[in-house]
Amino acid sequence: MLGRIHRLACVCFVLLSPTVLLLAQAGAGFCPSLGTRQEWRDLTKGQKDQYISAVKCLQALPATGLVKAARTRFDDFQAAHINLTDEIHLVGQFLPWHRRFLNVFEETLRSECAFKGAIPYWDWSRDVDVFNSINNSPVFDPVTGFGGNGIYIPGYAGPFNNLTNLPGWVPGTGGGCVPTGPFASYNLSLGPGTIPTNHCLTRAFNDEYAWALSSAQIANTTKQPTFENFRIELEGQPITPTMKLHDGGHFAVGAEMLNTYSSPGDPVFYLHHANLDRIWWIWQQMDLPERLFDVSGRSSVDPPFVNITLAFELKMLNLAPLVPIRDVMDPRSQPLCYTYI
Ligand SMILES: *[C@@H]1O[C@H](CO)[C@@H](O)[C@H](O)[C@H]1NC(C)=O
Ligand SMILES: *[C@@H]1O[C@H](CO)[C@@H](O)[C@H](O)[C@H]1NC(C)=O
Ligand SMILES: *[C@@H]1O[C@H](CO)[C@@H](O)[C@H](O)[C@H]1NC(C)=O
Ligand SMILES: *[C@@H]1O[C@H](CO)[C@@H](O)[C@H](O)[C@H]1NC(C)=O
Ligand SMILES: *[C@@H]1O[C@H](CO)[C@@H](O)[C@H](O)[C@H]1NC(C)=O
Ligand SMILES: [Cu+2]
Repeated sequence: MLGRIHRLACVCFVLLSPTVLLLAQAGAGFCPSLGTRQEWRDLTKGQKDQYISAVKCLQALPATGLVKAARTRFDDFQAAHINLTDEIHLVGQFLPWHRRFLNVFEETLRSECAFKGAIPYWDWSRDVDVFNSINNSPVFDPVTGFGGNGIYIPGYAGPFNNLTNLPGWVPGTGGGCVPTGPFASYNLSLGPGTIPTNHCLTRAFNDEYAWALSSAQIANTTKQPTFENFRIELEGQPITPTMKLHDGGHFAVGAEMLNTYSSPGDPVFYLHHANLDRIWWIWQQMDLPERLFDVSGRSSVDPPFVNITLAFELKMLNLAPLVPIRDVMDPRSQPLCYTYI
């Protein structure tokens, strides 16, 4: 009897909490359970193996035909990102779109590759705060991680050899094929950029950009007062004058990751974006009543544009149905159903 009263009291308390009320207002779907997204180095050897095996499984399944040149299911995701790139970066839907993209990738690993876990994230600050470098990150372990740097190509200036045009450009330390790790044997069929080519996975580690990934930079991002300030401070160039968390990660890994269109060709893309998504969720949780449903920003890079709202629909092409931004604001609700630890 006492136990029963206690449980009822708990239910009342939960119903009165502002977050639950907000959820009820939004009509968001209840999740029977939540996936737990963890930092790569906090996974057990078994969990690391399961994730890598699931990604390799996607790389062994045939493409479903969005883009003729895509060879595998893994390429299908890269194809969708390439196609939508001009609509999903430097705009208000940048964070919601990538949150949904990772959700669909994670669901596909589960439904088509029997994956039981959740997408891991890469908290780069744990590397650069200590070493001012990503070189020794467990993420790039040649045996238990994603393989390391690309083979050094002197004077490497990007896949089109033209990145010397970028302000502040410093050449990386790699540039060629990644010779180690589980993805050394996988050739991509899309990219660089929007051009389909058969090519190895490339990286060009560049510690010149490591500072942009420090915990001090994360703190400067999460202290932003509005979604508008937050999304701009997080995304980086060219909507900010200097490098920030998002472009910092792409530049620090380099090569494949450095291309705005084709960067999901590097499996590390998903870990980088999971960390950005986690930082967004940290920021949301700092003031849930104000931030759980706070979005803003222009809807396209070129006019005519409007400020996005929760009703703005996120395209996944043939990967998944359209969902409004409203449905991806709360990771604890359908269709997302995950939490970060
Ligand atoms: C995206 O796909 C559409 C339809 O196939 C095509 O017309 C368009 O050129 C593609 N855009 C890019 C950037 O690949
Ligand atoms: C480099 O060349 C590619 C392909 O022609 C082009 O899309 C890109 O904008 C160029 N980048 C710079 C920084 O000039
Ligand atoms: C993979 O791409 C590289 C070029 O990046 C090429 O030299 C190699 O022959 C390709 N391998 C296969 C099996 O197509
Ligand atoms: C911190 O964020 C503000 C935007 O509010 C920006 O102007 C400033 O440059 C950032 N500081 C650093 C060190 O990145
Ligand atoms: C869009 O919303 C932001 C943040 O609320 C605001 O600063 C900006 O002026 C709005 N832009 C337009 C075009 O309404
Ligand atoms: Cu992107």
